[in-house]
Amino acid sequence: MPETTNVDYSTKIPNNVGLTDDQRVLKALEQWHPGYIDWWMTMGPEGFQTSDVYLRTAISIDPKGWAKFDYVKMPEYRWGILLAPRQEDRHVNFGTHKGEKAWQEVPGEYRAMLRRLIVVQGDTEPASVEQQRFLGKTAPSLYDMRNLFQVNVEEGRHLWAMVYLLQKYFGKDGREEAEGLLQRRSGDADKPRMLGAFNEATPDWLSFFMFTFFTDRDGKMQLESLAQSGFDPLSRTCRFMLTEEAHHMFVGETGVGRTIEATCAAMKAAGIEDPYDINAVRKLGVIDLPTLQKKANLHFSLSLDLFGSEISSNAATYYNTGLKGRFQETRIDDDHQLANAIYPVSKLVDGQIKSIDEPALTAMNMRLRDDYVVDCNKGVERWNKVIEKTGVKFRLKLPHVAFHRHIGEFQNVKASPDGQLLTDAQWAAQRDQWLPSKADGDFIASLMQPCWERGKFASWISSPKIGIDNKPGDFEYVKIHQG
Ligand code: BYC
Repeated sequence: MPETTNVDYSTKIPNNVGLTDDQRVLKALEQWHPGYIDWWMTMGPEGFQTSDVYLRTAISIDPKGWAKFDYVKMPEYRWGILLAPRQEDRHVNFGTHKGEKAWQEVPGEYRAMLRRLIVVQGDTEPASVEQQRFLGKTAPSLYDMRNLFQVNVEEGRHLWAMVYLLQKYFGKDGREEAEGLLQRRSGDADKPRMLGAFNEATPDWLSFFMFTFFTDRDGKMQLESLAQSGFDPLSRTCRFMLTEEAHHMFVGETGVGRTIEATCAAMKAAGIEDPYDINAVRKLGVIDLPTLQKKANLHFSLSLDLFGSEISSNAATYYNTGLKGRFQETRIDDDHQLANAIYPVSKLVDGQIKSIDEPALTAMNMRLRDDYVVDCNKGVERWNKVIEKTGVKFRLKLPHVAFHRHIGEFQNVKASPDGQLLTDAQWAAQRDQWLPSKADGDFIASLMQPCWERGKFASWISSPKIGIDNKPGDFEYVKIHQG
């Protein structure tokens, strides 16, 4: 079957890339498959592999009807290779090759760089599944449990997407990298995942929601930039991944939004006006807003690190070579080569944070991060609307980009959420006001009791406005069978 909008299910690996006519790649993927299933069974959602989960599966790449919903046991999910349709006249849209026809094969001189980008992208996908593997056990509802598993199987599919590119275009090296993606483990001291945030724990559901809001949103930005790639198969792959990514960010945004709703409703009902009366609020079995702010501070700062250094020669090379573009590259009104362009970068100068004009080419990471911050702020404003509606006097706010950083300009300084530079002692004295403390973690953990009755929700989170696939409130999203 040639490349098409419909997905071929006759092969073991559903695909729209004509795998039946590409026996070499089909065989390589079939050989990789058992290792993947092994990984999924040992590192995927623990305790629910025999449960029936109401999942969406991609069946087409037609934006109007690309997925179908049905009960599936996760290990039987049809992880497929799906690429957005080829645009016949697509060109390289930026960098020194601007105007050339988009590449259908890997340009030899860029092979190592391209492989690196694909491996880094691929590595994050299984990492997130590993980070979230114990959460099913404390799911606040069947609806949320289903959403977690949906995110997990789709991150698994995104791994398949990167592995396809490695197997198809990178020969022996690609096969080795594909194996490596199954070997590294999130948080493992000896063989950690590649990027910092993907080695952090996701200990509770609030972390999961913050992660899917902030870190999946980095995923969106990075995929958007890779979707601009002159290497057309990467572009097409990322374009389809973005279709799925939208739901992951929805899970995060509405998850936090519903947590806020439950908190504010409980405060109102109990007549508590002061959101900083933490003990009183916690007694209601909900998460106080200042703790939500701390969690946001943590996940935002960890996610900022994922953009790399503000000034990066790697990023300049990725752009110059046409491998990785800017967010919405083709909509930007400039020459798309940027030889003499400048871009303002937040830097530490003589102990002060200043905005300094730098060559735009080396400031690619900074620019993408700025676009990311704008996007995050819109989501935070939507959360603030939820608070505002209830009349509770509190606003969530993103911390300064210098706060709690481990990569780039600010990695060696301590800064408050307002961007004040601090001594180590000042930081140590106030850290627990800004980031979740052990006591905050213990409190949240105490709320993480499973709530698996149909249509019921844990005390700390409100019910969603509408069900998945328009299902009614008491729909059994997961038929739990704990083998
Ligand atoms: N942790 O020039 P620099 C997603 C390394 S999330 C550890 O500053 P560069 C998802 C860097 O690799 C999106 N190491 O940065 C979300 C380099 O090492 P080498 C994932 C880091 O290279 C939720 C050195 O430091 N996709 O999809 O311009 C769930 C100097 O690097 C980190 C991508 O990231 C870090 N945070 O940019 C599931 C897209 N940051 O090469 C999935 C592909 C930097 O000197 N990746 N380093 O050994 C890239 O575009 C780039 O690799 C980065 C780094 C943006 C990550």
